[in-house]
Amino acid sequence: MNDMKPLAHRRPNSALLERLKSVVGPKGWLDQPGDLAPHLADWRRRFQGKTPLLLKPATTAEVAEIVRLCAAAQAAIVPQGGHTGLAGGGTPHDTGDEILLSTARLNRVRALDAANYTITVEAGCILKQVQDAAAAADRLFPLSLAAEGTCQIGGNLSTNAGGIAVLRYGNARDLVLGLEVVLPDGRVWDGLRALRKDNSGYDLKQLFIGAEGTLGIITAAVLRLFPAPKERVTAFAALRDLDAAVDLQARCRAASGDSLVSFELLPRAGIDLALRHIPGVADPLQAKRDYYVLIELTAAAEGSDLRARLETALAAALEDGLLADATIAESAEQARKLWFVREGITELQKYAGVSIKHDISVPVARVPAFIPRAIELCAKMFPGTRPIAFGHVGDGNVHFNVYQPEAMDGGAFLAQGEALSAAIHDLAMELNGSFSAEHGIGRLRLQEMRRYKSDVELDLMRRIKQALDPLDLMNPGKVV
Ligand code: FAD
Ligand code: 2HG
Ligand code: ZN
Repeated sequence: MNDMKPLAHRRPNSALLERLKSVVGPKGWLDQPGDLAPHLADWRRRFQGKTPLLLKPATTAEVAEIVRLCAAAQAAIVPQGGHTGLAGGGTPHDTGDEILLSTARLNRVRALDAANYTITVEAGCILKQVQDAAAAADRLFPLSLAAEGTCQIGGNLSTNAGGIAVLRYGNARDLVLGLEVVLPDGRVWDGLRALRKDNSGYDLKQLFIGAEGTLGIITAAVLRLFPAPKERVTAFAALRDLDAAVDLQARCRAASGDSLVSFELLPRAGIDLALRHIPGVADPLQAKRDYYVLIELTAAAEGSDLRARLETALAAALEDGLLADATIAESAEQARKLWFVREGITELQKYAGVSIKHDISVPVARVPAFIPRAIELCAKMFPGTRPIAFGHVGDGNVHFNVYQPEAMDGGAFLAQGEALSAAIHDLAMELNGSFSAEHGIGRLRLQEMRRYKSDVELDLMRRIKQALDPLDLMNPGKVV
């Protein structure tokens, strides 16, 4: 199939805008520049767009009516959840002819079935709200990321978010049993099944998960729950080197009966940023090393002896020279402080200047090859740049963010971004990795899609897009 050219969307005329407003009523729309502003720039302020109208439907029926009207008028729609995405997928283009559809008012927990270990939620529920609803029923919804107080479950599913518990519970994709979706022609697909077994044909929900709003609007989901943890142990360790991280992770999994939930890499530079900018943060360990790991184990049953098991594993790792030092949190408060440093890294990075982000993955055993080679590459090709590597090392997912040289203007640095990112991504691909582990494609990684995806993969994706959204009205110009 030839490259699919974006079709010329029609600019919504005033009659359409008025009809759309009447669907949602006076509380359901915004069109004043001051009100729209927060919805028009992405979290990192790398993308800026325009819209004639932001709609906030409160029911699936309203979403369906909006999509039907837009489809009839050939007007494009950009779905937006918490707008914390890091690939620009939820930000409209600057043409000013795309309608923004916020899911913020679709925020009801429809049902929680404790016996079935499922919860049915609307797309606009904040992730934290879903976690809290599960916890109130002595259940766990394990998806967790630093943006969880703002991002919405519809956005999480649409980006197939990862986060800090993938090692044990999988990505967002693995946590979904059913979906309700408004299709690009306005029909509603009710796939809200709460079944763990259902082999009746293609698994349609998987098409919409990770599609970043290009195939339809997710309005509700049935999510899997798990027993709430009854034991939790959090530890922090200074690594001999990156090889030690891979070895230690395997040891922690084996020693704990596979109770390892998080295994997160922190660089010394990240800890120094936290010490400088977060009041009350203390260095977790005396030993100064280039890399540290934050480890968390949980068990659903009391008496699982997790702490003793981890102590034994860490003591052996110290003895064998994998670690320079390690500490186990003595209280929930101490554990929270350790997590504060890890989760604060993204926010804190602004203090280090302008950065170019990479969200790569490689097979876990290749992380120790990737990081030093990527750092060397930056030093040779872009002298003075300051790379920071951190993230979900247990999943082989490294956030490799490169900062401008101290003396260089931020804009001049960003102008080199294409060459720099191509070099980093080429390396990840050479190591059988991915150029987008968890943040998606949005507008940020379109070039990489063309560079690295095979013709067969691109062709299949475009055929799916064409089949579901022949007029290219759903989040056009994103992903494919
Ligand atoms: P938005 O940004 O609003 O939208 C994301 C995409 O989904 C857009 O393309 C949008 O059009 C589409 N979309 C949104 N809602 C719907 C819907 N209902 N139906 C169809 N399409 C929809 N990501 C990770 O994976 N792991 C992390 O650890 C992580 N940590 C983060 C930490 C911070 C501090 C920040 C700012 C971001 C982080 N992210 C992380 C990225 C981001 O939080 C996730 O991508 C999140 O899933 C986005 O959810 P959202 O509601 O903000 O979506
Ligand atoms: C995280 O793991 C997020 O904290 C953000 O995915 C990563 O800041 C980043 O590059
Ligand atoms: Zn991450």
